[in-house]
Amino acid sequence: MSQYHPLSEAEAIEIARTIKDVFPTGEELVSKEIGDGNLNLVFHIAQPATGRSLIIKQALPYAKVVGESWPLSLDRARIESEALIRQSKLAPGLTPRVYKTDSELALTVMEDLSDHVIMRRGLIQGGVYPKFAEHISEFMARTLFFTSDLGMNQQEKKRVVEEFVNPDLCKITEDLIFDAPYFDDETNSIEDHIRDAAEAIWRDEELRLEVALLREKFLTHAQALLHGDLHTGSIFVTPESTKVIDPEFAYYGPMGFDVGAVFANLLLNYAAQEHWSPDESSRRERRAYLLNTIRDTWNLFEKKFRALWDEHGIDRVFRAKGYQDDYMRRLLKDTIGFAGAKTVRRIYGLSHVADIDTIPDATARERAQRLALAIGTGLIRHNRQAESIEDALRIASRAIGE
Ligand code: SR1
Ligand code: MG
Repeated sequence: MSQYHPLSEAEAIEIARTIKDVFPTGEELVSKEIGDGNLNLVFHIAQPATGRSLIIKQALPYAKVVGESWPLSLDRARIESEALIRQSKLAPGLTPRVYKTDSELALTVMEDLSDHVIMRRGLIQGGVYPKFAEHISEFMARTLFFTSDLGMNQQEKKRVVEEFVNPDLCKITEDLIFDAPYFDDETNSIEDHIRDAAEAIWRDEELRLEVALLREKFLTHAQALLHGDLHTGSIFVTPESTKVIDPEFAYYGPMGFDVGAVFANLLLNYAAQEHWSPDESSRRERRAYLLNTIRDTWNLFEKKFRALWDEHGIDRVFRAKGYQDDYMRRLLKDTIGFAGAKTVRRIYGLSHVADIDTIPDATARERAQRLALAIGTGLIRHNRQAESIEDALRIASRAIGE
């Protein structure tokens, strides 16, 4: 079976049977393909008699969301498995357990997290996750610090950079986040009622300069091993637990891209409250919760990152007075700029988010889309002037007139 081909459900069961940690006994297994993402097959394999289960994720040689006309390297499955393994060592308890990987078949066999909910879905349903800021700040601080020149051997880092060269998936990001939304590009997917807002962005030279600076950073700044696609669809949550999945976009890039991804997706949900909150007072409360989550996440992230640096920093030159403060200031600005770019692309680029797209009423949806565009462009425009996370939160509050 080892030559690459997309697995049938029966073949997925055969592979699952070999995972004795999960299925030590021989009762019947049932398989269901549940992949609803843009790129891969995902099989849920369960053993009804014992209640045990696992997940098999298999990469397809093309982008599922577009079709075979958009070929994609299967090497992303190797990258995903290796990133997952590194992240689980650096941030224990915050990733799914990996049982088996097979780079020929481009698959990862891992823990079933069905007792969690995908955070995007949870937020749409009004879920509250009191441990999320603590957990995600821990994940980001540890995975970013210990894979950077601040926290690991700098010669070994160059070898790891090579291991995570990920051109096909980086090109998706370069095209869909840092290019197409700023032109009348055929890959954009624009609802008629917001076409005027997209056209205004295409004419905005100042905005395009900021996007060019962010694009340059994404292309050239090999700062740390990123997750690379850290949106709320890549995070499973319960009120007690957080698990980060799907690092197939992992590569060495600017740290702010990961932190900004988390903030952008909380802000998209913030904009979507135009529909999901039933009345004005719950809308205000829900939005305050989302902004507080961003504030707490940044503050905890900064505190943890600085503490790791003070305790484990490996470079004596980087102990120069003022360098750490300068680094954190630049990281905050990058985070805000990337959060803006990641917000804009989800409104009329190729791939949208359910928070906004599943709003059934076109008028409420349009209000949410315009709000998200105002926040996204505001963050991009002001990223280089920002001095604290409060500057970003103010942009979100002002967009709703507060
Ligand atoms: C063609 S893939 C579209 C998007 O899905 C992934 O989750 C990434 O965010 C990518 O940009
Ligand atoms: Mg994904």
